[in-house]
Amino acid sequence: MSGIRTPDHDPDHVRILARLSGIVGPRHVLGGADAAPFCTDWRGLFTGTALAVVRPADAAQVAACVAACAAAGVAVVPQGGNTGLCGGATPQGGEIVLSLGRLNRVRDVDTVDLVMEVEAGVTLQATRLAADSAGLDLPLGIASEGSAQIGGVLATNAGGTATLRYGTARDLALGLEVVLADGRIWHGLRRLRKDNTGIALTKLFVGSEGTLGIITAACLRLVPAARAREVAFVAVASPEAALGLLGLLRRADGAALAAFEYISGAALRLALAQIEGLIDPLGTAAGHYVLVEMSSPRAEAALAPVLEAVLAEALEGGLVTDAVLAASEAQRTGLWRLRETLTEAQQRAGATVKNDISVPISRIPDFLRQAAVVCEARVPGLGVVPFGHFGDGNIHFNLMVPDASAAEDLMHAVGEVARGMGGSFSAEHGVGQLKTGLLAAWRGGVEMDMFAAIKGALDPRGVLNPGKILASTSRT
Ligand code: 2HG
Ligand code: ZN
Repeated sequence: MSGIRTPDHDPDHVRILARLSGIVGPRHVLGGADAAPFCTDWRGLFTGTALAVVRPADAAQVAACVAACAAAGVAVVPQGGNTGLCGGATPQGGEIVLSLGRLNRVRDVDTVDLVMEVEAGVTLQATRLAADSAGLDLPLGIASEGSAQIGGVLATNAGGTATLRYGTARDLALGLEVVLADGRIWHGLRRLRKDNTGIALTKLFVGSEGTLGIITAACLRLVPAARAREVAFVAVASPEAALGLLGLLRRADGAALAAFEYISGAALRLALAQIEGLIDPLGTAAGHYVLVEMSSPRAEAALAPVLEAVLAEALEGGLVTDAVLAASEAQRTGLWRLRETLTEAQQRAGATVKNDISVPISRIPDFLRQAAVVCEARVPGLGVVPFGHFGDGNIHFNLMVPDASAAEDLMHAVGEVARGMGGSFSAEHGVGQLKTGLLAAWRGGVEMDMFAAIKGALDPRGVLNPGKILASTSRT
């Protein structure tokens, strides 16, 4: 079953839709074909049914919608840009999808406190542009920033390319405004760097994927915008060599290291074949690449000589086999495009299995090798196309497969390799509905009990995003 369920013959559903239309205005309760795009995830892995999509305009309307749904015993699936990769924002059947897109105001950018206050439906790109126009940056880089919205970025604790320097979304969130399952609003929009007043609720809601509350606004930590940037695209001899290069960069100027992204040769070749206008910046094909960015808020910072010296040393030492340094903003953008189009390229190329793994950085080379062996043994001839955030230990160990039949087995097998190294099966994409089985298998009873206790305390009737993170959420 897919798409929108017509509520015509069900009096309860007619009542709840009439109620919601009263709260947000009939134009903002979508059904039928208008609502269908909200019911499938970006990857096309999950399609659910929803009674309707409701588009409130502010936190009070979100709260009234949640209260009305709670009273009617209807569950609510919060949704931002719908760019998640684990089906966390897709309905499973009979819920209301609550789209946050109309909460789209940047409320404030404070250049003294280095904080911005922004509503959940503002895209990450618009948020960053607002910070940039004040000479500041929200240091969170993900390829989907043009569509991903702040509420979803926080709900999934997005990571991305700047994590090695600034941490994940959780590290940037200072305060939140959250609608709770009973329709009350928690006004927690604090702007403090230090606030030891009890349990850190902001940190709890970030990453809870809309299962504990619906984030409607946030106060986010900003940093001075980069005024000097250097980007290099580097062919390395091996993953061990990438590790060696990372060490040299840290020693040379670790504070300026802004990104250290890994791209396997197979992933790059696939992107070059799939994405029009991509250009291989190096002459000969290699097995492993890294994209390095160094940046500084000081316009006069001489980063190029540092990067050139490190690359020269690495070339001499056999770590690096070829490298190119961008000489203009256009070239920098071109090099980043090689990295940022990888997901789109893999999506276009066919069936994929995504493994969003993190391991201690030192174990990445071992992980890449062992995971490839395990996967090839299971599905001979499959495509191993990993890439990711080498600098923070997060590898997207993605696989091109003939069909999705072995997906679960492969995800478990790759997860086990990571587990053996003290790693995680979900570094930054969350659990959603794709990985509830993995979560249950990985986490011991104590941890699952704590999750369930927190869920039960904040959402005892299972109104918020049922079936996400925890597969079985009891509904009353
Ligand atoms: C990225 O790093 C995203 O580009 C997507 O996290 C990763 O496609 C993926 O698996
Ligand atoms: Zn990523």
